[in-house]
This record gives sequence, structure tokens and C-alpha cells, in this order.
Amino acid sequence: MSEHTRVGKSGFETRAIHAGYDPDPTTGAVIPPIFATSTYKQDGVGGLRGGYEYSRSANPTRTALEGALAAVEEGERGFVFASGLAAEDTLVRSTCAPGDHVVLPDDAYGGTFRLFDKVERAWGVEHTSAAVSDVDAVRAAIRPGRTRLVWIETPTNPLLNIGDIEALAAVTHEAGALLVVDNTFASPYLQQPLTLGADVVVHSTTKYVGGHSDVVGGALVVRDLDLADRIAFHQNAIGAVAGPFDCFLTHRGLKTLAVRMERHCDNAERVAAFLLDHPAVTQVIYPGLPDHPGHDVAACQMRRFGGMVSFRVAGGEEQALAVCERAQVFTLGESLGGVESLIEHPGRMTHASVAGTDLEVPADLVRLSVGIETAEDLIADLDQALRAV
Ligand code: P1T
Repeated sequence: MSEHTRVGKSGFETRAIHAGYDPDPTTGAVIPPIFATSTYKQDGVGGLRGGYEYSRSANPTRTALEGALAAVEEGERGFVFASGLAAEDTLVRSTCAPGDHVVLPDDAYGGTFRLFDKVERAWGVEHTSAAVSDVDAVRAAIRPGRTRLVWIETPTNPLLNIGDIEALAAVTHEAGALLVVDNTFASPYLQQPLTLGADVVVHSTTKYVGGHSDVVGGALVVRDLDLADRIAFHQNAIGAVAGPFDCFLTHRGLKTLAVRMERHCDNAERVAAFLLDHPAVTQVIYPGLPDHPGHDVAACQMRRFGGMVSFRVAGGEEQALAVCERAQVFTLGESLGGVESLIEHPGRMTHASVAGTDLEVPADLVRLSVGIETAEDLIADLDQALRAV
């Protein structure tokens, strides 16, 4: 039995560190080497060594990461891509045809909405938005016989709404559709949607999985082997794959996900508590707060409540922008999930593409990706950034 088969039933941290790769048989290399090769020598025509033929189809550095992601998400197979959006597009092409319909969140990453609204729709895949926190609204948005995917984020980006994965899986399956969960905000450490009935997990591995803001990537993980075969076919046929250098960095990040997430959660809880008491803050949105409408569901399906905190600023958009610009330890920038704290204005930045749609976000909203710096420094920085409001 290989070593990585043996980690199959192990704890999360053991899987994150060991799954997907056994020390290299020739050198003993403990970490998957960066196989910077586009092609592979064949021993006679079709005589592939280990199934490797061409690096769009498969590359050992990528195989290791794909195996590790499948293991931490408790899925059967993982697939990695050049970005989260590349993963999403490949999934849609693997599962939908012109005339099909998808239910989307009414609060989601702006780029995901733009992909469906501006790209997939032009190829005949229509969409309807519904609140992921409202199972009846999702049921009502399903078009029987046409809806192929019910797509959720939980927590959502940027309003941190919570969808009940088990309940949504039941509604989705009743309609013969697949439940897709974008697990980017929770990370596989905090939540494993496939164990709650989801069919596909999507990640922007750019975020918590990579964890160091040094690489862009995406992933899909599935349970069903027929669906896996369809995705594998499209991954190769479309070719939006992650290269071996990016896979190496992403895999290195995955190994420390558990310890990083614990600190992200500790710091986010401290930051949320600080903001709650601040007179310049009109609302703090964090699923860990007992009065968050999704708190109880989140407490059931997540290990902890994550590193993302959103809040609304007294004085509207102008003051929200000013807070973002005054922050110093929090870096003003898009993205999330890295060790460093980031601050951004969703309305003008990550969610500019949803302006004027059902997904438009409040103009006074600020989103924090709370990093793993010293909590007191983060709080002092927000205090000075909010003082002039
Ligand atoms: O950026 P990319 O790796 O292509 O992933 C897209 C994506 C998908 N899903 C969620 C929930 C996301 O948050 C993202 C990317 N989000 C940002 C860049 C952001 O700042 O919100």
C-alpha cells in the first residue's frame, strides 16, 4: 500500500500534508518536484510511463496537488486550473448545454456573476439569482427540466450570507440538478461541502489554499466518477490548466492551511468584536456573531467562522472609501485569504461588475480579509482608519 493511500482515513492536517504524493521513488524527495516539462518520452508509440503523455493532459506536480485537494475535500477526484474562473468555466462546459439554466446566488463574487451574465449566457446558458440563505427562494428559482446547476457560495462574497448545504442539496437533487458549492471563503479546513451532499466544490485556490498571495489558481473537486471523467475530458480539451510552478506553490500553501485558518479565525473574531463597539460602524457582518442570520447554520456546517469580515460605515460611500485609503497595516487591494490583511471597497473594486444588477452591493460596505498579523496591530490600524469618520 502506498503511503498516500494510507493517509486516506487520517485527520485533516495529515491529509493536507501527505495526500497526493509519496516520496519520489528515485531520489526520496519529500516534496513533489516541479516537473517543468511539456512532454514525456514514450517507450514505443503509446508506451506511457505512469500515464503521462503531454502536460496539458497531466503533469506530476499537478497530479500531486489534485490528489491532495481531493483528499482534504473528501472527494474522489480533484482538478486544478489556471484560475478560479477557469475552473468555473470548465465546470459549466462539462455540465451544461445551450438551453440549460443555472441558479446563481444573489450575492456572489462579481467575476462569477460576470462569467455567467456576459459569457455563458451568450452561449445559451441562462441564469436566475436567488438568496442562498433562503431555501424556498432557491427552490422557486429552479426551472424543472432545465436547471442543471444550483450554484452557491457559503459564506458569500462579500456579504457573508450562509446557505444550508444539506437543505440546498436536497432541493437541488429533487429537481435532478447538481449542487455546486464555491468553498473559497470557508476553505476546505472549515467546511467540506461534499460530505453534506454537494456534488461539486469550486475553489479559487488563489485565496486560502495558496494562502500567500503569490499565485493564482482554481480547483474543482467531485465525488461522482462519471462527472469526474467529463471534467477531465474538458480540462484537457479546453486546456485552462495550472502550470507546474503554480501547482508547486499552491500545494506548499495547502500544507499549512489548518494552522493559518485557526489564526485567521482568531483574528477575525477579535476584529469583529472591535468593530461592533465602534460608533463609526453601522453594521458588522461576520457569521460568528450570534445575531448573524446564518449563525446557527454556519455553526453546524463550519468548524469556525472564517477570516472574512464585512462592515458598513457611517457617512456612506465617501467615508467607506476614506477608511480603505487610510488603512496602513491592512493593504488596500483585491483578493483575500493571504497571510497579510487586505481591505477593499467591494462596490468600486471586486464587485464593480454587478453594479445595476440584483447583486449590487451597498456603497458603504468595506470588506476585510483578516490576515495572521498581530491582532492588536490590526485593531489599532482600523481604529486610526475609522477615527476621522
Ligand atoms: O480570481 P480567481 O482565482 O479566478 O477566482 C475567482 C473567484 C471565485 N470565487 C470566489 C468566491 C472568489 O472570491 C473569486 C475571486 N475573488 C476575488 C478576487 C475577490 O477579491 O473577491
